[in-house]
Amino acid sequence: MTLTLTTYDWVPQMPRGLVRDLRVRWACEELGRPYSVETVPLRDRGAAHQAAQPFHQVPFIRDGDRVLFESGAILLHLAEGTHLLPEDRRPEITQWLIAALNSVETWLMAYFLARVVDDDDQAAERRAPLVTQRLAQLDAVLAQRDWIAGPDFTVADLMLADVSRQAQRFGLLGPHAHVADHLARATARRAFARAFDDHMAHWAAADAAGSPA
Ligand SMILES: N[C@@H](CCC(=O)N[C@@H](CS)C(=O)NCC(=O)O)C(=O)O
Repeated sequence: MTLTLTTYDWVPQMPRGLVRDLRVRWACEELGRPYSVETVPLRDRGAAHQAAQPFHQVPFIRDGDRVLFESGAILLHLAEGTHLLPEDRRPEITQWLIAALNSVETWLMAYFLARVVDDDDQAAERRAPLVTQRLAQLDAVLAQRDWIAGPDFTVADLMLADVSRQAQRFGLLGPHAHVADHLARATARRAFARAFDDHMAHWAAADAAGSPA
């Protein structure tokens, strides 16, 4: 079935490598699932964009007749019936995927909003201990096992690693050796390298075509 991934036409340097289309690309690469990329304008977000993604965000996908937004829902949908979501561990894998988004990424977003959007370093410093606490709690779990939801890599590890990348980008991963090790092992996978290269090439092509900045 034809799969289309939609991301922005262009973004500034800072979020490159972190835009959430990357996690969808990564899942597709893990699954050997071909996809094509479409874009919506970053600057002028129109009605067609909102019809597919009610919050005017990316990513969203079209898989056959189905249009889906929310990266967590997209990853679970793509992983359905594959080795990334083994049936016997589905509840635990879903639990950890949601934990990555809801219990870890939420705090990273608070830090990101203070530091990058508000450009308020003091506010960011006040948020940092909340992030650190969550990473320390995660570190204690990952001290006990290689992968977050069982003996092998699943879609929950993919999501968790992509969230950990944000902490790494902001220099918050330092003391959390087990989280850092999990991230290193997850991103050493060939599927991640392919996804990352394609993600970065997308922005380079946008620059070459003339950035809308
Ligand atoms: N919960 C959403 C978050 C999507 C999101 O934050 N997308 C960012 C790009 S990575 C975006 O479109 N930001 C622009 C905005 O929120 O206006 C998901 O996981 O898909």
